[in-house]
Amino acid sequence: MPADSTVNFNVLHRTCKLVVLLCFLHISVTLIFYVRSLDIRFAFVQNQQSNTPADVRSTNLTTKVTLKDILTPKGPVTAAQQEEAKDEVQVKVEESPKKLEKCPETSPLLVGPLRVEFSSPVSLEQTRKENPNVEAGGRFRPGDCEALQKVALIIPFRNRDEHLKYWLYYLHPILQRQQLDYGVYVINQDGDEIFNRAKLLNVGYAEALKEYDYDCFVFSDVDLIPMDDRNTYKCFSQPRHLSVSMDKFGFRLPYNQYFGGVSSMSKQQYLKINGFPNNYWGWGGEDDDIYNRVASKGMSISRPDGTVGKCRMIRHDRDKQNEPNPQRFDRIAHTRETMHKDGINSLSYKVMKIEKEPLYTKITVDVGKP
Ligand code: UDH
Ligand code: NGS
Repeated sequence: MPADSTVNFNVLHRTCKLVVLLCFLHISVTLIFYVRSLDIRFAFVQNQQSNTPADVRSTNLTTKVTLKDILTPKGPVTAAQQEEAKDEVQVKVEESPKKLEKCPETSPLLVGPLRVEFSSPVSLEQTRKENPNVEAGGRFRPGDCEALQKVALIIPFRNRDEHLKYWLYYLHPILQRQQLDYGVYVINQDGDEIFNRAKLLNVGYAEALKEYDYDCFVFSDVDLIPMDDRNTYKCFSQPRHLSVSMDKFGFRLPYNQYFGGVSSMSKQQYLKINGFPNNYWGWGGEDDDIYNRVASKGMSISRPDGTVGKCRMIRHDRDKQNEPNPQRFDRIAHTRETMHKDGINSLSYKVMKIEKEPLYTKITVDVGKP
């Protein structure tokens, strides 16, 4: 063989080796990047779930598929593979569900004073889109920490759909920033008999507890919106009055004992006063009766300061079938005698319908008549 053809062959041989090596290198690098991209995709899926309620996340964790599951070729399973699978199941059980740390006493998400106005209409659709983490029935819990309180928000209601839209529009973002584990219950009085606000609040307490182990109850008129998210809709060591600085009263209390509008009570505080009166038909006095109950049990009223407690009321005319109750003065004069037999222990009503709307649970109820 001539010398130059030997040289050519050697060059060709080396080139081929180099090409094979480069191919191998290329495949290795591709494989590494593929495996890493899978990891990233898993991390991304888990991050997205971090905004959903904790119970939903734990279910997903227990059914988690590992990287190995995906890369392992499917086919008949050998005894060795079965052994390995057992180990893997154990590992998965150990990984699932991670206990969240408690949320801080003061939420870091609060922003303070808020602009609240009612000049342009808001739609439920818009509110739903802007609050993707609120679940059916108006339920929410923080995704990254365990809420300090489980709060049921109870709204007495009849024919106030426009007001409810504003309430949901403003309150859902605030309540989420307050890091509460909460549910919104609109207690809708069926029929057109005289309105009974306090009895509807009792129904809300009883019905919310059938759904979840709430430990705090916030009772809010549908037309009151807080102007500062530091006014946390939760419970305190004493019954709380939250709507302390209303625009319609010139941002001050109308009188010292005023307990109307928005208030909160723990389950314990509520039971201590036997809940609310059931026999205040029509407007006025039921909030004063509740105040009397609280005072008669030796409790005081806790309140935020006048700045944090600012709120706006949506202006409206007096509703039909909610005229001032002529018996109210006589009733509030006798709270101490009546409160033990009239309250949550004597509550009777008939649930007509329960509707799980995207932003709230609507419970239509027959509360009877005077
Ligand atoms: N409510 C209804 N529907 C009714 C009556 C009352 O949903 O038909 C609820 C609603 O949550 C309301 C709350 O009960 O916010 C308290 O009732 P209210 O708003 O009528 O009481 P308020 O003291 O007003 O705020 C009384 C009438 C004022 C008339 C003023 C005329 N300028
Ligand atoms: C008192 C009422 C309360 C009422 C408050 C504020 O007089 O129920 O006014 O009313 N008590 C009695 O009538 C005994 S408001 O100005 O918001 O309509 O909450």
